[in-house]
Amino acid sequence: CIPIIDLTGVDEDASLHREIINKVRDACEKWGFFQVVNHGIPLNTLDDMIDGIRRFHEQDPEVKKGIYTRDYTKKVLYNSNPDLHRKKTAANWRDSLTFHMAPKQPDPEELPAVCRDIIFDYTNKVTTLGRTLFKLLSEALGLHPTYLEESGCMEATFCFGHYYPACPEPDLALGTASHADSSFLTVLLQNQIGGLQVLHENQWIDIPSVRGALVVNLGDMLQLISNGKFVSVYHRVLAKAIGPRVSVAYFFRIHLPPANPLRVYGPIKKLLSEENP
Ligand code: AKG
Repeated sequence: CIPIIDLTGVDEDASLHREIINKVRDACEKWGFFQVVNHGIPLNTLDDMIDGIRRFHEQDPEVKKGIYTRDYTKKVLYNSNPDLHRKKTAANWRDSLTFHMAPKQPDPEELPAVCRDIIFDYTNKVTTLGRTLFKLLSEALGLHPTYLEESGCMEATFCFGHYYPACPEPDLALGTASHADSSFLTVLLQNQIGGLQVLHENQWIDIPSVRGALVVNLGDMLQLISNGKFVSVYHRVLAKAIGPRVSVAYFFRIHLPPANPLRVYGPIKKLLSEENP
């Protein structure tokens, strides 16, 4: 099972803090995934976010049509199967509400009224948690605690609010096809339905839904800048006969073009060595 890391005492108690860094390092090297509990985001905020995303998707299609597009330069959009359209790879048994939160948050009226308030509340709290996580990751790499944040890892973010309806033929479909994230870091909230799996030592391992926990995974960019010390791994979501499964994936990622100035990333110099060039 992927590690569950208790963040109690982080930044407060030196010995707990050290222990947490060791667990984070271990999880990032072996799994690329871990769950966090006691992360500072109240349970009612998590429940309200799941509920807000569910309410958005369960609205009259006529209301949702207003923001239906495949144009990802839009700050707020709704669609399904972007992979099928863009990469012609796979159909996913899900619909997604997508919103870009940084570098500039959308104006409130751009977000769907049914979940607007909770989106601002939840994403502000995940940003605070993200700051803690990037500090821990920096320290786990032997870098100054603010190194990753100062490298721009938190400058651009976007969020998916996924909705996986009950699937009549779950053996013939996947909820989300196998992929690795292109982000630096992803923080994922899921409801109790389950179905998320990670590829570990060539086997698909279930990531159970733990009430109050958030799943954290590393993306390709962190694997790149950590010079391969940390891993970005494949994961997928099974389609289920029961539903709806609701999840919220918050990505800390590079700026999308045309960002100005464009940042260029490569392995962090301090992590290069004779043995690991
Ligand atoms: C993604 O949005 O990239 C995911 O992997 C979604 C995972 C999930 O819904 O649990």
